Amino acid sequence: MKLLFISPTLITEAPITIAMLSAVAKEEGWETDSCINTFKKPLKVEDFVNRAKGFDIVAISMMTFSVLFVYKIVKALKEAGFLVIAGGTHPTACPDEVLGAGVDTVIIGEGEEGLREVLKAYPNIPKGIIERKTRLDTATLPIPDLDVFHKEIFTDEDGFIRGFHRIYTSRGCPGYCTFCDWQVFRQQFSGYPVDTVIKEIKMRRDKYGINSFSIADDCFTVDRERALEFCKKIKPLNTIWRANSRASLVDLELLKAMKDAGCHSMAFGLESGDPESLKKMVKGVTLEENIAAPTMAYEVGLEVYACLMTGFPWETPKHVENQIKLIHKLWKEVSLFTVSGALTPFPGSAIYKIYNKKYGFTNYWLKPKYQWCGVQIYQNAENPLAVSTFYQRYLFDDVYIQKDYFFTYTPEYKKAVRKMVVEIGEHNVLFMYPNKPIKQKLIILLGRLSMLIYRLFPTLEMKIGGVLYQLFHKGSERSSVEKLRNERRGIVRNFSGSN
Ligand code: B12
Ligand code: SF4
Repeated sequence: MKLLFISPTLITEAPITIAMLSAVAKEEGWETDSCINTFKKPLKVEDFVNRAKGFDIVAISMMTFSVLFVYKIVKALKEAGFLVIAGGTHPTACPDEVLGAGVDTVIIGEGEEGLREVLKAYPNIPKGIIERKTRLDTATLPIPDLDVFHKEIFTDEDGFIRGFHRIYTSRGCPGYCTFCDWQVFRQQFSGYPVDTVIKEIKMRRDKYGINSFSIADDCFTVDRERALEFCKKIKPLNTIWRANSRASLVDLELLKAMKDAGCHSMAFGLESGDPESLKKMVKGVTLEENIAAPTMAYEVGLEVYACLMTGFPWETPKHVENQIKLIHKLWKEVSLFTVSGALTPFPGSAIYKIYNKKYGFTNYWLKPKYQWCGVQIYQNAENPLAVSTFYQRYLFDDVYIQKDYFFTYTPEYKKAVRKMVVEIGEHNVLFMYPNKPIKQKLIILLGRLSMLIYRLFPTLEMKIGGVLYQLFHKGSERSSVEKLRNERRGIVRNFSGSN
C-alpha cells in the first residue's frame, strides 16, 4: 500500500514533520513518498494530482496561509477519486472547514496516532474528524524518515540539504502567548529521550555531513535538567548547534553549559520592551528578564538573536518607543533582531478569537487578499520583489501594519513603527555587513528612500522590483538578503560557528 505526503505551501527546506509521519507509516508497513512545493520548483494543482497517481492515500499537511490553493488541490484530488486525509496547524484550528473542503479525514493535533488508525483501517478508513484527548508519549516515536524526501529539491550548491539541519529534542511549550498558535501541542511540553536525539544527530552528521544543527523546539530550556543532560551528551560529538528559548527560562549556569557543549547562538522571543504589552500578550516574562537573559547569553559568549513583535491592537506610539529603548539597551548584546514580527492573527491563537469580529477579519484566510499571508510577506512569495519593498526586506517588514491588514492603526502609530524599522535596520546591518561601513550606510539610505517611495506611491517600487527580479533571477530564487542572513546565522553546510 502506498501513501503520498503532500506539503503544498511553498518552502525552501524539507519539512521534517513529513519525515516524522512517514516513519510511522513505514512502521505500519506502508510505502511512502512526498510531493513538496518548493520555491526551487513551484508546483501547480495538476502537478499534485499527477504525482498522486498510483497512491492509495494522499496525506496533506496544512498551515493557514495558503488555504485557497490547498482547497483547490483537495478538490482536484477528490474529483480524481483519491482518498485524502489532512492534518497540521490549520486543520487543528479549523477542522470543520477542512472537512467541508472535501477532505475525507481530518486529524487534529499530533498526527501520529490518528495516522496509524487510518492506515490500519484502510480501505475502510474512519471518515470525519479524529481527535486524541491525550498527548502521545514522544519516547514511542520512531526516528524521522528523511528518505521520504527527494533531496535534490532542497540541496544547495555546496551540498547542504536544507531542513536536515533542523532537529527536535522536544515538542510543545507550556506558555500561553496570545499571538501563538499552540493548539497542536496544547501547552504541554514533552521531551524526546536524549539518547534518541543524540543518535539522530550522529546519523545526520555521518550520513549527510551536517555540522551545524538548529534545535527547532519551541522552547529548548523548559526542562532545565533535560537541557543539561543534552549538553552533557552532545559535547563529545564536537558539533555546533543553536536553540530557542524564553527569557524567563535560562540562567547563567545553563547558558554556560550550553556554550561549553557547542551551542553558538540562542534566539529569544523577547517580543516587547513594554511591560504593559508583555502582560497583555501573556508572554510570562518581565522586561527585566528580557534584558537579563540576552545579557547573560552574550556574556557567556553566545551570539544572540531576538524576536520582537509589533502591531498589537492596544499599542500606541508609547509602546513602540519602549520597543526602541529595548533595542538600544541590547544594542551590543543582540546580533540580529528579527526582520519580521508584525502581528498575524493565526486562527488557533487567542488574539484571533478575541479580535476577529471587532476588526472584521473573521475567516480572513478564505479571502484571496490574504493568501500567502504569513509573517514576512516576501518570504512566502514566488517573486519576493513584486510583493515587498527594499526596506521591508533589508530593515523590517511592517507591511501588515502600514496597510492595516488585520487591525487599524493611527498615523502616529505607523510613524513610530517606521522609526523602529530604521532602528532595527541600523542595528542589523552591523551584523550583516561587518567592517563595511559604507555598505551599511548605503543600505540604510536606500531603505529610507524605499520607505518614502512606498508612502507616496505604494506599488511603484514593487512593480519595478518585480520586473527586475523576473529578468535577472533564475527560476524562483530567493531574495539575496535572505540568503545572506541565513549564511551569517550558520544555515550553510560548513559553518565554523564564529564571525
Ligand atoms: C520549525 C518551524 C518552522 C521552520 C520549518 C517549517 C516546516 N514547514 O518544516 C521554518 C523556519 C522554515 C518555518 C517557517 C514558517 N513558519 Co513555522 N514553525 C516552525 C515550528 C517552530 C515547528 C514546526 C514543526 O515541525 N513542529 C513539529 C511537528 C511535530 O509539529 P507539526 O508540524 O504541527 O506536525 C504535527 C501535527 O500538526 C500533525 N500534522 C501535521 N501535518 C500533518 C499531515 C497529516 C496528513 C497528518 C495526519 C497530521 C499532520 O502531526 C504532526 C506530528 O505530530 C512551528 C511551531 C510548532 N510548535 O509547531 C512553527 C509554525 C508551524 N510556523 C508557523 C508559521 C506562520 C510559519 C511561516 C509562515 C512564518 C513566515 N513566513 O515567516 C513560515 C512558513 C514556511 C512553510 N511554508 O512551511 C506557524 C503556523 C501557524 C498557522 N496557523 O499556520 C507556527 C505554528 C508557529 C506559531 N506558533 O504560530 N517554520
Ligand atoms: S510564543 Fe513561544 S513561548 Fe509563547 S506560547 Fe508560543 S512557543 Fe511558547
